[in-house]
Amino acid sequence: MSETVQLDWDALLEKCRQLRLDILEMTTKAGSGHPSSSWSAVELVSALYFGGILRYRPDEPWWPGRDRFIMSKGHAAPLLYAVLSHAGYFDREELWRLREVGSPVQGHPIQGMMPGVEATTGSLGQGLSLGLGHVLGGRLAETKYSVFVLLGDGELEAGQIWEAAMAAAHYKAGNLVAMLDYNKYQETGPISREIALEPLADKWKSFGWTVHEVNGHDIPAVIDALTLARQLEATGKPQMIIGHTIKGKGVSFVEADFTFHGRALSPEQAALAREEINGTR
Ligand SMILES: Cc1ncc(C[n+]2csc(CCOP(=O)(O)OP(=O)(O)O)c2C)c(N)n1
Ligand SMILES: [Mg+2]
Repeated sequence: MSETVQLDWDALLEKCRQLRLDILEMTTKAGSGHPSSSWSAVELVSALYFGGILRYRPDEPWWPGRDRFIMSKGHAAPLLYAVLSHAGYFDREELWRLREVGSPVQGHPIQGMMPGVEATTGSLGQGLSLGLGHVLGGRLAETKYSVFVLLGDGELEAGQIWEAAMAAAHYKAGNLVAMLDYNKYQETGPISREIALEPLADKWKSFGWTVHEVNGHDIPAVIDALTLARQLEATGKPQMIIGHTIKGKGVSFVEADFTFHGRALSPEQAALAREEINGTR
């Protein structure tokens, strides 16, 4: 269980390096997948799982009192699988079966296929509604937990997100915490060119949410925001953590080229990326 109080910052940074490497190796071996979308959210999800925020029991994945984490931007499945394996839910050998036919480690997460996978996602826009469902279900069951949902910024173009945003405020879902991977790009280009989101914080506030805004690669800042969100649960206002991120974070030539969305690196590119992640180049 994740009740770490004493945080080792070097260990957290090392964890992020390992996760980036795992994502690289998984997608390169599969020859497909979304490495840049996964790298973008490494710190956001690491802060949650390894920063002492999320309450979970890898040996009891369906423990009713667990906090829920829903990877709504399901195409970042490599990140979710890597995190769950590091958290102890399953053996890391499973990672190398990403996207194989018949593998439980599919290109998008499927609930129940691997321990720790809370929701079937990949069709963008649904995760916040699922999260709210968990909040309301917890109320009925009189079980206390928090629900965290990772959203993409392109995903915010889906109308269902805003239905969920309205409903969450209506139902005073203070224990619903959305985390936005605000990397400013979606599949086909910059968000500002597709459907601009700004002024984004104001939009969420006007929907009745409390908004926290952080550098999404700064783990201490993300942990602080998550901790504050926890403290503010009793206000009954759902909470949005806007994490400013860089798509492809950690590999410079991927950061510089949004067309890496949805494609793996070639073996030659992977060799360069490996050196960069390991700091040997
Ligand atoms: C409903 C739906 N429409 C389209 C897609 C195809 N698609 C997959 S990823 C993606 C872009 C998502 O962008 P964003 O949410 O910003 O994610 P990130 O930048 O983190 O990859 C799109 C359009 C989808 N998965 N679901
Ligand atoms: Mg994006």
